[in-house]
Amino acid sequence: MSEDYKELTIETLSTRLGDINTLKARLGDDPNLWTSNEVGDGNLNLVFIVQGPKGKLIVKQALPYVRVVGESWPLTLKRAFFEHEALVRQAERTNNLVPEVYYFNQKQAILVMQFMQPHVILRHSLKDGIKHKNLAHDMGIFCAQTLFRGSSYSLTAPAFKADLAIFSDNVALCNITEDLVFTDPYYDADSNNINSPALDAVVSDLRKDVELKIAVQILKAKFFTQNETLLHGDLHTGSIMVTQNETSIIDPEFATYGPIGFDVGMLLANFWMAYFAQQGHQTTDDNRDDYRKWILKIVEKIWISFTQEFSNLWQTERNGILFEDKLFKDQGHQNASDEALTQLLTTIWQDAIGFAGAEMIRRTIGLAHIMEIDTIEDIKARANVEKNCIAMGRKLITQSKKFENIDNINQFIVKIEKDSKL
Ligand code: SR1
Ligand code: MG
Repeated sequence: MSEDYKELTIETLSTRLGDINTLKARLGDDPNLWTSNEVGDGNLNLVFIVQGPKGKLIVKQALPYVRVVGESWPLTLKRAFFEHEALVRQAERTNNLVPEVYYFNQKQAILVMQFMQPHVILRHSLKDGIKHKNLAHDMGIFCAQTLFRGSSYSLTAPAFKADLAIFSDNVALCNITEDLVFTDPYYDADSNNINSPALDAVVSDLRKDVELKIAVQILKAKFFTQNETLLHGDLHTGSIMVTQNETSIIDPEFATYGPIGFDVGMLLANFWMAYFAQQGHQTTDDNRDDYRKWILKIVEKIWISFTQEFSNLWQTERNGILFEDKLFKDQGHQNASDEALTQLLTTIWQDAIGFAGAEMIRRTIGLAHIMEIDTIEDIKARANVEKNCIAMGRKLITQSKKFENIDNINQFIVKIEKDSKL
């Protein structure tokens, strides 16, 4: 495939990819027997499930524009390169928590990878009230291992800077985050998608809140300037696939260097929004009370799993340029490096709370919403859920320091939910 970039179609896929040996080995030698379905339901790319006599795999191709908007919003094909680079690193840094990559073609922006079966997108489970066993443990481990091992706590200066140079070029996708997460919801940007008129008063009030706007710009500055580690960059519950026992994290095309708390906060926010969304999906036979408790437990366990693994890596793999043993352990100052870890975890928690608030607001009034809320049919219930997300988001952003631990958050979210019961 040395020709110029061309979009794949279900008709052309087997002819265009039929010569690639790694694909033949997994699907079967005769491409005439391969069939494909386009299943992409994300905002940006084409995604095909390809089946042959020997098996199935995923072919993902970046489009030269934003899929949900169309050709009026061009977007670089290089995002496929960043996704590939990030997947390779995540595979090295975690044990089996990302799909295996079989083939990559940068010119065609094509990534061929493992078909996760019988996995489903976690967001669908969160809408339908389905529980998953190892989810919290796996997500805590994924965050700790990728975020620690991609940081300067773990990497030497040359390795860190080489990686930073690669991912610093992911300008276009970072710019989407800078605009959609930290800017557009706070003024009358064309990209916004507001449930009007139900939310008009709430949005108008939010935009008058200058304390909030300052706090969001401080978060944006952290995202923009703090090159602490390699982030997944878009770690929401649509980027997680699950079975009853297994977890797989996908879609790291927004990968960039940024603050550790960014990925953690995005992830937790998506569970908190799913918590509120239950109000719109419960029925008289299925009141979702137990499921709401399960969601809060998941968040608690993610944080525990994250901090335990992060602490373990801090003790055993701190081989980078920061907090070197020659300054601490070798001087008999082990307690001081333990104290540094405690301070770092506190910063990560507080940053995560702020970023979570920004995610909750932008997923409610910005361009890209979440399916669990948009599918609520009762208009009043949906507006109620959206108002809860905005109320919580505002508090998390402006008062992040007041939420010292998970218990504080849980009490707060339960109260918002209770007070807002229709
Ligand atoms: C134009 S892209 C909109 C959103 O979809 C992606 O998944 C990211 O979350 C981005 O902000
Ligand atoms: Mg995505």
